[in-house]
Amino acid sequence: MAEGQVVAAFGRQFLVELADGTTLPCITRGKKGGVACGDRVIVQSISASQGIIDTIAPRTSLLYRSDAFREKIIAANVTQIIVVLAAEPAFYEDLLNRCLIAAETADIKALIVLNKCDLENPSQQALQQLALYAELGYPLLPLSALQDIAPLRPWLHGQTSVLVGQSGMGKSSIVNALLPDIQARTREISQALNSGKHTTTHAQLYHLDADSHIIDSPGLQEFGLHHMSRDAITHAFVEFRPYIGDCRFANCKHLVEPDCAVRNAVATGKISERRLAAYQRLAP
Ligand SMILES: Nc1nc2c(ncn2[C@@H]2O[C@H](COP(=O)(O)OP(=O)(O)O)[C@@H](O)[C@H]2O)c(=O)[nH]1
Ligand SMILES: [Mg+2]
Ligand SMILES: [Zn+2]
Repeated sequence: MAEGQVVAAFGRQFLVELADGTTLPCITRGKKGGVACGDRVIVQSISASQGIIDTIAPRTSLLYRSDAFREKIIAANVTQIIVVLAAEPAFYEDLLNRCLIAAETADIKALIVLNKCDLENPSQQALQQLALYAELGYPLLPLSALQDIAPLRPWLHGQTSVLVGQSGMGKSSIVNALLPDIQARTREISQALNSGKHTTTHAQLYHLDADSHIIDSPGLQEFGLHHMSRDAITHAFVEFRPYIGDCRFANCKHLVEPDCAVRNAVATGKISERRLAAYQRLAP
């Protein structure tokens, strides 16, 4: 038995990095699923090139999404979610809100990166659109991964960050800019997992230094929150919190009810209409 960390999760196959820095392809025992990139595990090696994940250590955090049928783990033991957006192709603001909700629920920091800011005009517009989130307290970092990655580095220090967002926003480009020699390693791991593709098909963890790590993840088109109750979603809208409990009805859904403290706060400009509309779409 050996301790290690899952550094790539590809369907039911995993790469586990062992204490000596080598990686071992592993599977899970039987139907036991639920292993995520970032997990600390104990593996049993059955040969020099194959192991079995025996135990998953308790997690400090777990980030997952769900549709009506199943839950999909995105990453484990991360301290920060970096939502990567770009003006081109256009990003979905609802997906941003869903990522922020996931961050709040997992009690993880969130950083919003607007990448491709070398595309000046569309980026200016996107920054205006995103100013709302900066006002809510989410740091907003304009970036061009292709031109200069330096502004991102201080945000990564001492963190285990996971990059999330739609495909095409530049997540993998950010990793490549941070670690220029990574392309070789990516190829190596793709071969180990029998995937020859260049698009990101699996989550993968990279070490930036001894205590800073970053996980690249496949593009998200959906970020289902089926596992979350209405109360939990409401609580994840940080600016709603002061008003929760002040509505006339204890079970107020903040949709059409009279004397709704949340909607009153929208009327007086304390909460933005866009966030209330997003909430109403997420928790109808
Ligand atoms: N103009 C511009 N294009 C970028 C930038 N970063 C990434 N791209 C391009 O956006 C496309 C998608 O990048 P990729 O990293 O694969 O996105 P991912 O799907 O989020 O991993 C590629 O064609 C990149 O060259 C940037 O800072 N500026
Ligand atoms: Mg990618
Ligand atoms: Zn209400």
